[in-house]
Amino acid sequence: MSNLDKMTANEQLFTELTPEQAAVVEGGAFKLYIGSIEALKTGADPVGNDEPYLVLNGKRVWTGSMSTGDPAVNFKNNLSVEFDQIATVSLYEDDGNHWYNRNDFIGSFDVNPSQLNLGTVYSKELSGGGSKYKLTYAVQVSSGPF
Ligand SMILES: [Ca+2]
Ligand SMILES: [Ca+2]
Repeated sequence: MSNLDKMTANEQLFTELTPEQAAVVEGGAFKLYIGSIEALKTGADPVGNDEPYLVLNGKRVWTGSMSTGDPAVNFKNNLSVEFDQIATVSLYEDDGNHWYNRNDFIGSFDVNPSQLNLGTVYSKELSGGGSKYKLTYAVQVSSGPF
């Protein structure tokens, strides 16, 4: 963690996980699963790959490195958030958030329990900052402790 002192206060609030790790934000009657993310067009990073990252209800849960046309990343049901009324999905492109090079906001959308429909996979396109991504997601009932 020698780079810790270089991180901004904002970044220290977040935990970054690889897609292979379960990233579950707990608490709620419903569960939103992010199925996949695909880079339809990158460009939010003028130098190389985009570093897209996903925020579910305010918690950063995944960071990737993607370029236009890369195969979609399949989260295999490991990326989810429990919620009662609204789950907010936000996508950004990471630049380290320096004063001279801010992270780009690509887009966000809200999911509510009316989208509960077992077996249905929704898709959503988000574009901003010069990039365009496609997300798939599904809403299920949370399996509670009882
Ligand atoms: Ca950028
Ligand atoms: Ca970047």
